[in-house]
Amino acid sequence: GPFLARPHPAAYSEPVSTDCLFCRIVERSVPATVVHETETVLAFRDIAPQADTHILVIPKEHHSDAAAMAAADPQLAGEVLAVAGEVAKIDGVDASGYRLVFNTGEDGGQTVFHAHCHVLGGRNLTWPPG
Ligand code: D5M
Repeated sequence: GPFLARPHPAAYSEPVSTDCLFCRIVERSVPATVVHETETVLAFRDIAPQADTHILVIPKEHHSDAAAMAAADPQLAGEVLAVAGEVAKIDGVDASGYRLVFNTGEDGGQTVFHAHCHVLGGRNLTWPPG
């Protein structure tokens, strides 16, 4: 099929909020232990790990949650999922298995309103979650 050029992110970015913790991590004004990075995605270790592997994978562009990100930029949502798989390999949990979680909204337990995928692994995770 025809090659469809992707518009430059600056053409449709939501403004970077100085009040957003994860935007600050993207701009490196708040420190984080970065595991992997692409042009559009950043992966860093969760500050309060719930398993031996607990990595957060975020779009560099600000989107309030996973659904907003997927609606605005499905390619970016796919890139977040691809990086989640890559960091699972980096931490060596790809063979044993791991869990991807997007907490969304109050009942979902979301506390940071910049889309992020939790990558949890390194132990047998129970189901259903709490
Ligand atoms: O997950 C938000 C997650 O973000 C939660 O697991 C803690 C983590 N967190 C909070 N502050 C930081 C910093 N500064 N670095 C790394 N990780 C952090 P939620 O799904 O919104 O509850």
